[in-house]
Amino acid sequence: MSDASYRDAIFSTPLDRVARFSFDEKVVACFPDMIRRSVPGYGQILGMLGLIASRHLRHGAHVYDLGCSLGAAGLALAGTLPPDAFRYTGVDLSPAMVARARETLAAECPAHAIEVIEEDIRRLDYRPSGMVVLNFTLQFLAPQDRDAVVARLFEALEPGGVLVLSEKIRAADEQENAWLVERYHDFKRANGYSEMEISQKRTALENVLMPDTLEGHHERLARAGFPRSQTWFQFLNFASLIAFKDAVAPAPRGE
Ligand code: GEK
Repeated sequence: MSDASYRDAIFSTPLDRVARFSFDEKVVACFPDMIRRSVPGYGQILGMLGLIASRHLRHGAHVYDLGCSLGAAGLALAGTLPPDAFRYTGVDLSPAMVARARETLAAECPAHAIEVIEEDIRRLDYRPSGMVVLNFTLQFLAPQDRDAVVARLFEALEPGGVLVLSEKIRAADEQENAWLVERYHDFKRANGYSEMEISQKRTALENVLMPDTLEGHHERLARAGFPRSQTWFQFLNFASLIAFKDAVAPAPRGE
């Protein structure tokens, strides 16, 4: 994906009124650079998806990647699993993202069963699946819409199925949260973002990205029906959880 990627400079010039953040063509062009420099642990989480799938996914099962953007999770899975191991549906609301994801995935993994559809994950008619990836997408839904989506994912998962949920999180304790946010801004500075870029992006994301606490996520997963969930990754205020369809995990594959 790096060939068609530009450096993210969207908030590098003063904007009189910072517009609400949206996933348009401008964002698509620099998205790989933006997400790598602004989401701590992004590459590590993607790298683990293939390993998680190789342990939990029934051969030939269906996988959803919800809010797939440029299809990075699909690429990660196709990089680890052979073409007959899974069928992949990437879903995104942004036409610009969908167009670019289709191009990239067709070029990079032509032998895999891959489709990308333009749809709102709140309205999708979910088919039975072995794995669902929600990589930094639930955070963009209005808080009141999140429960219903997660409950539908629980219904769609087959026995043995797993949901991988990665999110920006907030700490319930104010002091703890302030420390995480300050260090997160240090992380962005260290990755080359200026003070103006950091503060303008923060304004643009206000009321667009509303993070939950880790406890809030686990409680929502339990309300949706998931008998078990655990946090498997955290780097500052970014985390990834896995939720299991079954109370008792089936014996991991390959052991
Ligand atoms: C990755 N998962 O690279 N329905 C469908 N898509 C949506 C909706 C919705 N209701 N709301 C937002 N999106 C990716 C990264 S980015 C995260 C995900 C980020 C889409 C939106 O268009 C965007 O492409 C994606 O969710 C969020 O692993 O930019 O921080």
